Amino acid sequence: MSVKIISEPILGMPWEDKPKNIVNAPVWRYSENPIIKRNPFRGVARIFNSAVMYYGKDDTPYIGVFRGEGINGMPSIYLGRSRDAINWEYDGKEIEFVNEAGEVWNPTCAFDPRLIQIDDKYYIIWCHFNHGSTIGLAWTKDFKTFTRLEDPLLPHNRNAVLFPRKINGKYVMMSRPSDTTHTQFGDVFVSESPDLIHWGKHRHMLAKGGAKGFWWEDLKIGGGPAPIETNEGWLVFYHGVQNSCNGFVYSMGGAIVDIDDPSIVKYRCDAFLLTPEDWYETCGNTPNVCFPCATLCDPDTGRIAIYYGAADTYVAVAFTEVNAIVDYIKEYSQ
Ligand code: BMA
Repeated sequence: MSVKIISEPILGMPWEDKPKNIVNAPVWRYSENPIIKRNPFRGVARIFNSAVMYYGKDDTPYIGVFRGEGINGMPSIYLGRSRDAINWEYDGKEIEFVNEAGEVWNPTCAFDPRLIQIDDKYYIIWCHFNHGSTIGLAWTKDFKTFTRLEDPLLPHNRNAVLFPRKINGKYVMMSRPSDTTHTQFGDVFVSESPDLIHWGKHRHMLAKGGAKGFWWEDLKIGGGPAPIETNEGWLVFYHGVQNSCNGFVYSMGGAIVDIDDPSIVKYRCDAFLLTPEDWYETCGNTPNVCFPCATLCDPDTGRIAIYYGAADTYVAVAFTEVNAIVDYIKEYSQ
């Protein structure tokens, strides 16, 4: 059966054909990785764990929200624009958020942003500290004014991402309840809201390690890019963490969940889809991290580009194709 991505077409997304030597999951790295290297602009030492999307409204049709690690070590969110979604021009200063009255309201730090379009608004959802790590949320219509909403969840929580449309009339968010530091546990839950302010119906979605206890994600898992709508269900990429004797190893996993009730998991791949192998994934400020945060998808060709943070130091891109990845997830599903 042919799998269809249900989204608007995009123009000029990055792509490279699959090399012949891929023997495991049908996911392959861009040959020019990493696309963002150290010291990308003044005041920022590294960019990683960042999100991009097709905006299509001016001559730089791709837009990105970047986790920039300042030269003082603090993470903040920066805006960038691109013609090809590979080479980026940055605003060079942190995004300034305002409250609904238009007054400046910035988080003290912000990291791991995801970027999601729902109807005519673009949402940035990130992790920050508010008496413990929790989730920040803001929207923009023009990428000039960013209106921050109240934190959707209590501390401690991380890795939140919104579904790219309302489901049964409600906004839906995936998140991962956490602890105060480098959390030693964690499953993904879905929550829903009528207005992005009041959240409830918190339902368990994905357990760490799956039912069989896959070792590559035996410690914890967390949401990644916004789920991709397909005629088979929501295609979900996420990260899974192994607690190895040499520290944490972050890989990418995949699942397909029910289109009307994302807490129902239809298929869950027991094999990782991407795991640290190349130098920019295994060497850096935190070795052995592949941390997916965004995808670009072309419904006409089924092409998917996955943007991931590598080793808490770089941004890298991997490619897959929707039929091949859905087949693989089903083939390796429990
Ligand atoms: C998580 C987050 C991510 C980071 C990962 C690996 O807890 O802090 O930003 O990429 O750890 O260090």
